[in-house]
Amino acid sequence: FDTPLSAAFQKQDPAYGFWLTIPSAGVAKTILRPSRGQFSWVLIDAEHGLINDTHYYELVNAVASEGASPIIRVPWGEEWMLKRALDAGAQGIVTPMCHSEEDAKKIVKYSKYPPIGTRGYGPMFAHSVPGVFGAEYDNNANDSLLVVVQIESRQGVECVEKIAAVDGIDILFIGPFDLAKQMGVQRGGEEHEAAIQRTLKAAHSSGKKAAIFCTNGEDANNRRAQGFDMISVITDVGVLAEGMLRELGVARGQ
Ligand code: 3PY
Repeated sequence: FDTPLSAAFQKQDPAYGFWLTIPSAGVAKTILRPSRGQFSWVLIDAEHGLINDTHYYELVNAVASEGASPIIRVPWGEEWMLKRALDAGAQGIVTPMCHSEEDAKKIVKYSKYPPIGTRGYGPMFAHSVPGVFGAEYDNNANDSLLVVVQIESRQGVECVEKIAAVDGIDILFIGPFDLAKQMGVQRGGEEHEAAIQRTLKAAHSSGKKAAIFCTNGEDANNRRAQGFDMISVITDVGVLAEGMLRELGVARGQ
Protein backbone atom coordinates (compact mmCIF):
# COMPACT_ATOMS: atom_id res chain seq x y z
CA PHE A 1 0.00 0.00 0.00
CA ASP A 2 1.18 3.48 -0.77
CA THR A 3 0.63 6.15 1.85
CA PRO A 4 0.84 9.82 0.79
CA LEU A 5 4.38 9.85 2.19
CA SER A 6 5.59 6.71 0.44
CA ALA A 7 3.95 7.93 -2.79
CA ALA A 8 5.85 11.22 -2.44
CA PHE A 9 9.11 9.26 -2.20
CA GLN A 10 8.52 8.02 -5.72
CA LYS A 11 8.65 11.55 -7.13
CA GLN A 12 11.83 13.49 -7.83
CA ASP A 13 11.12 16.12 -5.17
CA PRO A 14 11.62 15.59 -1.45
CA ALA A 15 8.55 14.83 0.65
CA TYR A 16 7.73 18.04 2.50
CA GLY A 17 5.97 18.06 5.84
CA PHE A 18 5.53 20.19 8.92
CA TRP A 19 5.62 19.80 12.67
CA LEU A 20 2.38 19.85 14.64
CA THR A 21 2.82 20.66 18.33
CA ILE A 22 -0.60 22.17 19.09
CA PRO A 23 -3.25 19.49 19.75
CA SER A 24 -5.74 20.91 17.28
CA ALA A 25 -7.29 19.23 14.27
CA GLY A 26 -8.30 22.75 13.22
CA VAL A 27 -4.67 23.88 13.04
CA ALA A 28 -3.68 20.81 11.02
CA LYS A 29 -6.55 21.26 8.56
CA THR A 30 -6.05 25.02 8.31
CA ILE A 31 -2.53 24.40 7.03
CA LEU A 32 -3.21 21.30 4.94
CA ARG A 33 -6.34 22.36 3.09
CA PRO A 34 -4.89 25.31 1.14
CA SER A 35 -1.62 23.42 0.58
CA ARG A 36 -3.53 21.01 -1.74
CA GLY A 37 -1.24 18.04 -1.42
CA GLN A 38 2.04 19.94 -1.30
CA PHE A 39 2.65 18.65 2.22
CA SER A 40 2.64 14.86 2.05
CA TRP A 41 3.07 14.30 5.78
CA VAL A 42 2.60 15.90 9.18
CA LEU A 43 4.66 15.09 12.24
CA ILE A 44 2.35 14.86 15.25
CA ASP A 45 4.81 15.55 18.03
CA ALA A 46 4.21 13.81 21.34
CA GLU A 47 7.84 14.08 22.46
CA HIS A 48 7.83 17.84 22.90
CA GLY A 49 4.95 20.29 22.59
CA LEU A 50 1.41 19.94 23.90
CA ILE A 51 0.24 16.72 22.27
CA ASN A 52 -0.30 13.47 24.18
CA ASP A 53 -1.76 10.12 23.24
CA THR A 54 -5.34 11.12 23.97
CA HIS A 55 -5.04 13.51 21.02
CA TYR A 56 -3.77 10.94 18.53
CA TYR A 57 -7.09 9.72 17.18
CA GLU A 58 -8.46 13.13 16.27
CA LEU A 59 -5.17 14.44 14.86
CA VAL A 60 -4.43 11.32 12.82
CA ASN A 61 -7.89 11.49 11.27
CA ALA A 62 -7.65 15.21 10.56
CA VAL A 63 -4.30 14.82 8.77
CA ALA A 64 -5.33 11.70 6.83
CA SER A 65 -8.64 13.24 5.76
CA GLU A 66 -6.66 16.02 4.04
CA GLY A 67 -4.62 13.48 2.08
CA ALA A 68 -1.37 13.66 4.08
CA SER A 69 0.33 10.93 6.10
CA PRO A 70 -0.01 11.25 9.87
CA ILE A 71 3.38 10.45 11.39
CA ILE A 72 3.58 10.34 15.19
CA ARG A 73 6.74 11.09 17.14
CA VAL A 74 6.41 9.12 20.35
CA PRO A 75 7.94 10.49 23.56
CA TRP A 76 10.39 7.59 23.81
CA GLY A 77 11.06 4.16 22.33
CA GLU A 78 8.91 2.21 24.79
CA GLU A 79 6.85 -0.64 23.36
CA TRP A 80 3.55 0.62 24.79
CA MET A 81 4.15 4.12 23.42
CA LEU A 82 4.76 2.82 19.90
CA LYS A 83 1.76 0.52 20.15
CA ARG A 84 -0.66 3.28 21.15
CA ALA A 85 0.53 5.54 18.34
CA LEU A 86 0.28 2.76 15.75
CA ASP A 87 -3.15 1.69 17.02
CA ALA A 88 -4.42 5.25 16.54
CA GLY A 89 -3.63 4.87 12.84
CA ALA A 90 -0.26 6.56 12.41
CA GLN A 91 1.24 5.74 9.02
CA GLY A 92 4.73 6.07 10.44
CA ILE A 93 6.39 6.28 13.82
CA VAL A 94 9.35 8.47 14.69
CA THR A 95 11.32 7.39 17.75
CA PRO A 96 13.70 9.94 19.24
CA MET A 97 17.27 9.29 20.41
CA CYS A 98 18.30 6.14 18.60
CA HIS A 99 21.85 5.65 19.85
CA SER A 100 22.73 2.17 18.61
CA GLU A 101 22.02 -0.78 16.34
CA GLU A 102 20.38 -2.48 19.36
CA ASP A 103 18.04 0.51 19.86
CA ALA A 104 17.09 0.35 16.17
CA LYS A 105 16.39 -3.40 16.30
CA LYS A 106 14.22 -2.92 19.38
CA ILE A 107 12.17 -0.21 17.65
CA VAL A 108 11.58 -2.46 14.64
CA LYS A 109 10.55 -5.32 16.93
CA TYR A 110 8.03 -3.13 18.78
CA SER A 111 6.61 -1.69 15.53
CA LYS A 112 5.89 -4.95 13.68
CA TYR A 113 3.30 -7.65 14.24
CA PRO A 114 4.53 -11.23 14.75
CA PRO A 115 6.33 -13.11 13.37
CA ILE A 116 8.67 -10.17 12.65
CA GLY A 117 8.08 -8.30 15.89
CA THR A 118 6.08 -8.27 19.10
CA ARG A 119 3.48 -5.57 18.44
CA GLY A 120 0.34 -6.49 20.36
CA TYR A 121 -2.93 -6.75 18.47
CA GLY A 122 -5.58 -4.06 18.99
CA PRO A 123 -5.63 -1.52 16.17
CA MET A 124 -8.78 0.07 17.59
CA PHE A 125 -8.98 2.91 15.11
CA ALA A 126 -6.36 2.22 12.48
CA HIS A 127 -8.82 0.55 10.07
CA SER A 128 -11.08 3.58 9.96
CA VAL A 129 -8.47 6.26 9.26
CA PRO A 130 -9.46 7.83 5.93
CA GLY A 131 -7.35 6.94 2.97
CA VAL A 132 -5.22 3.96 2.45
CA PHE A 133 -5.75 0.76 4.43
CA GLY A 134 -9.33 0.08 5.48
CA ALA A 135 -9.98 -3.62 6.02
CA GLU A 136 -6.56 -4.40 4.58
CA TYR A 137 -4.77 -2.86 7.55
CA ASP A 138 -3.81 -6.08 9.34
CA ASN A 139 -2.23 -7.66 6.28
CA ASN A 140 -0.30 -4.58 5.27
CA ALA A 141 0.78 -2.91 8.49
CA ASN A 142 4.17 -4.64 8.69
CA ASP A 143 5.13 -3.68 5.15
CA SER A 144 3.50 -0.28 4.79
CA LEU A 145 3.93 1.56 8.10
CA LEU A 146 7.18 3.49 8.14
CA VAL A 147 9.66 2.95 10.95
CA VAL A 148 11.72 6.07 11.50
CA VAL A 149 14.49 6.61 14.04
CA GLN A 150 16.10 9.86 15.01
CA ILE A 151 19.83 10.29 14.80
CA GLU A 152 20.61 13.05 17.24
CA SER A 153 23.57 12.08 19.37
CA ARG A 154 27.29 11.45 19.02
CA GLN A 155 26.76 7.75 19.79
CA GLY A 156 24.07 7.54 17.12
CA VAL A 157 26.29 9.11 14.47
CA GLU A 158 29.25 6.92 15.41
CA CYS A 159 27.29 3.80 14.49
CA VAL A 160 24.91 5.32 11.97
CA GLU A 161 25.95 2.92 9.19
CA LYS A 162 24.96 -0.03 11.40
CA ILE A 163 21.65 1.63 12.32
CA ALA A 164 20.88 2.32 8.67
CA ALA A 165 21.53 -1.32 7.79
CA VAL A 166 18.97 -2.68 10.30
CA ASP A 167 16.17 -4.50 8.49
CA GLY A 168 12.85 -2.75 8.97
CA ILE A 169 14.29 0.71 9.54
CA ASP A 170 12.96 2.85 6.69
CA ILE A 171 14.14 6.37 7.47
CA LEU A 172 16.92 8.06 9.46
CA PHE A 173 15.61 11.38 10.75
CA ILE A 174 18.16 13.93 11.90
CA GLY A 175 17.24 16.13 14.84
CA PRO A 176 19.76 18.95 14.35
CA PHE A 177 18.99 20.72 17.63
CA ASP A 178 19.51 17.69 19.85
CA LEU A 179 22.44 16.57 17.73
CA ALA A 180 24.28 19.81 18.46
CA LYS A 181 23.44 19.66 22.17
CA GLN A 182 24.31 15.98 22.57
CA MET A 183 27.58 16.39 20.68
CA GLY A 184 28.44 19.55 22.59
CA VAL A 185 29.08 21.45 19.36
CA GLN A 186 27.63 24.48 17.68
CA ARG A 187 24.60 23.99 15.44
CA GLY A 188 25.71 24.71 11.89
CA GLY A 189 29.40 24.32 12.77
CA GLU A 190 31.81 22.01 10.95
CA GLU A 191 31.49 18.98 13.25
CA HIS A 192 27.73 19.25 13.34
CA GLU A 193 27.46 19.47 9.57
CA ALA A 194 29.87 16.54 9.12
CA ALA A 195 27.63 14.41 11.38
CA ILE A 196 24.59 15.39 9.29
CA GLN A 197 26.35 14.53 6.03
CA ARG A 198 27.55 11.19 7.42
CA THR A 199 23.96 10.31 8.37
CA LEU A 200 22.62 11.32 4.95
CA LYS A 201 25.24 9.15 3.25
CA ALA A 202 24.68 6.19 5.58
CA ALA A 203 20.95 6.21 4.87
CA HIS A 204 21.41 6.29 1.11
CA SER A 205 24.19 3.67 1.13
CA SER A 206 21.74 1.25 2.79
CA GLY A 207 18.91 2.14 0.42
CA LYS A 208 17.06 4.01 3.16
CA LYS A 209 15.60 7.52 3.22
CA ALA A 210 17.11 10.50 5.01
CA ALA A 211 14.97 13.10 6.75
CA ILE A 212 15.73 16.33 8.58
CA PHE A 213 13.99 18.92 10.72
CA CYS A 214 14.22 22.53 9.48
CA THR A 215 12.98 25.76 10.95
CA ASN A 216 12.25 27.74 7.79
CA GLY A 217 12.02 27.50 4.02
CA GLU A 218 15.58 28.65 3.38
CA ASP A 219 16.99 25.98 5.67
CA ALA A 220 14.70 23.42 3.97
CA ASN A 221 15.79 24.52 0.50
CA ASN A 222 19.45 23.98 1.44
CA ARG A 223 18.67 20.48 2.65
CA ARG A 224 16.72 19.78 -0.55
CA ALA A 225 19.82 20.71 -2.55
CA GLN A 226 21.88 18.27 -0.43
CA GLY A 227 19.60 15.39 -1.38
CA PHE A 228 17.38 14.87 1.67
CA ASP A 229 14.29 12.79 0.89
CA MET A 230 11.99 14.04 3.63
CA ILE A 231 12.06 17.57 5.01
CA SER A 232 10.10 19.24 7.77
CA VAL A 233 9.86 22.84 6.61
CA ILE A 234 8.61 24.61 9.75
CA THR A 235 6.55 24.13 12.91
CA ASP A 236 2.99 25.28 13.59
CA VAL A 237 4.13 27.52 16.46
CA GLY A 238 7.10 28.83 14.47
CA VAL A 239 4.94 29.99 11.61
CA LEU A 240 2.34 31.51 13.91
CA ALA A 241 4.85 33.65 15.78
CA GLU A 242 6.87 34.62 12.71
CA GLY A 243 3.83 35.35 10.57
CA MET A 244 2.19 37.52 13.23
CA LEU A 245 5.37 39.47 13.96
CA ARG A 246 6.17 39.92 10.28
CA GLU A 247 2.75 41.43 9.60
CA LEU A 248 2.98 43.61 12.71
CA GLY A 249 6.27 44.92 11.34
CA VAL A 250 4.60 45.66 8.01
CA ALA A 251 1.72 47.38 9.81
CA ARG A 252 4.24 49.59 11.61
CA GLY A 253 5.91 50.48 8.34
CA GLN A 254 9.13 48.68 9.36
C1 3PY B 1 15.88 18.21 16.94
O1 3PY B 1 16.23 19.09 16.15
O2 3PY B 1 16.55 17.84 17.89
C2 3PY B 1 14.61 17.53 16.71
O3 3PY B 1 14.42 16.45 17.18
C3 3PY B 1 13.54 18.21 15.96
O4 3PY B 1 12.61 18.70 16.89
